[in-house]
Amino acid sequence: MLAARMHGYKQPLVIEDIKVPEILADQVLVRVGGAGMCRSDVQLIDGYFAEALQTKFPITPGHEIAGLISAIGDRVPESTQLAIGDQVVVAAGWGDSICRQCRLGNEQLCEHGSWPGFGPPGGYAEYVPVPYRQLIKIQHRLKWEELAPLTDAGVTPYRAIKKLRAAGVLGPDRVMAVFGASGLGSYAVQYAKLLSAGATVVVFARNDEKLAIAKERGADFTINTRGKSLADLHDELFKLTGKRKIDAAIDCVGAAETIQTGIGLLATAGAFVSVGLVGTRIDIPLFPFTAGELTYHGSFWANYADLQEVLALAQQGKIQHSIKKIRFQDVNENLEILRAGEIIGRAVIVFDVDADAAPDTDANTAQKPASAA
Ligand code: FEH
Ligand code: ZN
Repeated sequence: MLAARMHGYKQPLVIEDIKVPEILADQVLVRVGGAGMCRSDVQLIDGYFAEALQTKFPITPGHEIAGLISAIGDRVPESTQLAIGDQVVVAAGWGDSICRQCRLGNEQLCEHGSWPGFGPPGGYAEYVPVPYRQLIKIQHRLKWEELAPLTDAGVTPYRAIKKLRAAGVLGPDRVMAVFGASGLGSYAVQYAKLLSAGATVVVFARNDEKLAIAKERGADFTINTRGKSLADLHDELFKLTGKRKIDAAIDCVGAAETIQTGIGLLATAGAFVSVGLVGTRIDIPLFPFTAGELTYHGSFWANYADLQEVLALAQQGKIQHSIKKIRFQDVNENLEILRAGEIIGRAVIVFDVDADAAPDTDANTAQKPASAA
């Protein structure tokens, strides 16, 4: 099979012909239909996670994975009802299943866990082995480019906005801000509308083309922040909403400026949630934070249940996508465009796999592990 792999940091991926992976008894072999390209993939390639992950080369990136089941290990329980030909997505936090966070359902937070594409082989390949517990079957089939990004870009802001909702800062007469209008941001604006019970949603970004998409996705107002001071942004917000401050913010960028701007715009007792990871540090003025009783939340990726909720919304046609379809052989070129922040929406590698392909064998029949090609 073809795979695009890292053999070192800060180098282009090498597209190579390698053996189809053999699966373990509790694994399923997924023929990859779509693999989303995330900014974290660029960071992985640049060595941002080198110390934390200590991963050995070669590494096959790609943690937004959707595909068809092509083989099922001998010890995959029949009760999973997984069958050859099923359309599935891969839930990405693979925990040890025994720690507190795993038992609470937050496997993506497991200290002993792993993430596909950051150690275990990811979706920048034609096939990927996946523990059966991490698959979610899609009942109403979706296009690859609309399905794969839901496993990260399309679910990470969903979990984060649920935290703002739980913090009690959303609702009528509230202003909710979304920072960033690209991969995560174009989904975030939709969840902001869906989950904020009537709050006014304002999207802040530096690119007019991305802001126009945010408007199409439901933003009540958009503000281009380029070259503007905090005072300018308070003024512009007032002109648009009648309020100088925001009650809630999700930061899909994670740059020093978006954090400082977002916190700087927060009203008393407002809440801010970070999902973007462009920068490395949080630096905010302490007195206004404490005296204003502001709240800062981190929110990492999403758990299985969050993903099930988002998949249900998508299968009901309630989520719109902003996608750039990529051919597998163009992966390196598009990683560079991603690095420059110039992808509009989410880039998704789409393989030549028919999403509607009928199962080629009896449903629920366990298959022997795929033999090496
Ligand atoms: C994955 C692994 C490590 C850091 C960040 C990520 C994100 O892409 C998940 O939202
Ligand atoms: Zn990601």
